[in-house]
Amino acid sequence: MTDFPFENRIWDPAETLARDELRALQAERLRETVARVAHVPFYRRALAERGVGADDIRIADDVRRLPFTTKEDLRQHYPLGFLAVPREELVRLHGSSGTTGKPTFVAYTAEDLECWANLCARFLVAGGLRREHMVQIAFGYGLFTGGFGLHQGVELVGASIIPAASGNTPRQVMLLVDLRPEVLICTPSYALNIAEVARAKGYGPDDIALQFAHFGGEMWTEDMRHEIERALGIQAFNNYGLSEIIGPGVSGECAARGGMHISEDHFLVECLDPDTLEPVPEGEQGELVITTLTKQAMPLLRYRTRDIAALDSAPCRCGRTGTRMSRVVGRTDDMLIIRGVNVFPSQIEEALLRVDGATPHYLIEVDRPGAMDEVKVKVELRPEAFSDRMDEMQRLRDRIGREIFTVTGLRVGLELVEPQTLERSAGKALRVIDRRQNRPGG
Ligand code: DLL
Repeated sequence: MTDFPFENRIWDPAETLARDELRALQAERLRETVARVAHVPFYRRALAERGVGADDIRIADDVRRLPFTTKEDLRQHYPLGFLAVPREELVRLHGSSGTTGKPTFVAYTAEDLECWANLCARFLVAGGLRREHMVQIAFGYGLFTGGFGLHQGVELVGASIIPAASGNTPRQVMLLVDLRPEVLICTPSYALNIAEVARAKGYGPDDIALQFAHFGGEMWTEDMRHEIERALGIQAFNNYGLSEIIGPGVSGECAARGGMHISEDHFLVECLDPDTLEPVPEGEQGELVITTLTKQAMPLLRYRTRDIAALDSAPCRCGRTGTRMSRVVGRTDDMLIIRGVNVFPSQIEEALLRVDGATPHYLIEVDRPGAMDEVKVKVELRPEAFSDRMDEMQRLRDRIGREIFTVTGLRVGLELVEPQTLERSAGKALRVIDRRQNRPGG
């Protein structure tokens, strides 16, 4: 393992369970979960309709006999209709980052919190965290699961924490420069924002002590990883999760960075064709559908995440046996259907990062002024690329247009904007504004 950036340590022996033991454990825990959800009226009904009970679960694949759960189901039972334990047993509530309207609440028992901290510790250690490190957490502490979830994981590992929370970017830079933490935790887009503010204050990678970072909470591309790594002089690791399932801690990268190991002893993950709901062949992209195996307060059966990714169960050099999931390439509800062509924002990001003068600060605006969809991508240029010369700007515009066409097959309108004009976010970046009415899938 000489090419690993640091010694490969494993936090929890359960991460290396033999596959057959893991599958047997999944079956046992799935059976327990089906018994537990009998306390939830929604599931009692859905299971009765299918004529399935805990005794029918013999192997992990029996999950396919169980009903699905959607975000809409959670909404219809707002606020806490999916609780499987009495309210008195709850010790914490969080909420999903609903873009409009009310959040979806999720709840935890003391046992759930303990388990969650352990799951975060797993990927943190897999990505290099050690007791002796100092960690700046720049995620929101609040209903969002990012701040508190990662906080507990880092605390369990025993490293020290600067709970900076999100926002106040100049102060984030001050903390990085003065306290010299080795590790940063936030969304990838916020890391880029922090790097930019640091640069504007005259600080580069040599002025801070960061060695690596754990990023998650939003879609990002491999090119974006390189961009942030260069800007901060770090190694960046990807981790994935969603509040309905637990928050961060569903999966995360190890030192090999060849996909995120899923903690399969706690989550049974299927990858399904979102239309037919049949499994896709391994390695192909599909919608991740997750069943919790140990959650007490709010277990979920076959939750449709809407996240599109691929699974890979080939053994990993690090020794962890958990199936790896690829990056999330997009969400079924983020997929834009433009004049009949399917496009994910991640494809636009990929195209932009292939062009020297472009930055990963972009906004996709979709409209339907007449019968046809129109797309405009606003792209922020690098300071050195922005010019008063029309011919230079036109060349750059053509180059960006060609890259977007190569990746997506679409010709889009482009607006090249000056550095620092698109709004920065301290959490999840806004990438799309869709003004079409009755948009397909919307
Ligand atoms: O974002 C939980 C989280 C916090 C994960 C911090 C990692 C780090 P929600 O607000 O419920 O929870 O949003 C979940 O964010 O369904 C994905 O679409 C997206 N997402 C989360 N992590 C990644 C990632 C948290 N690494 C939704 N790559 C999920 C791509 C991600 N998308």
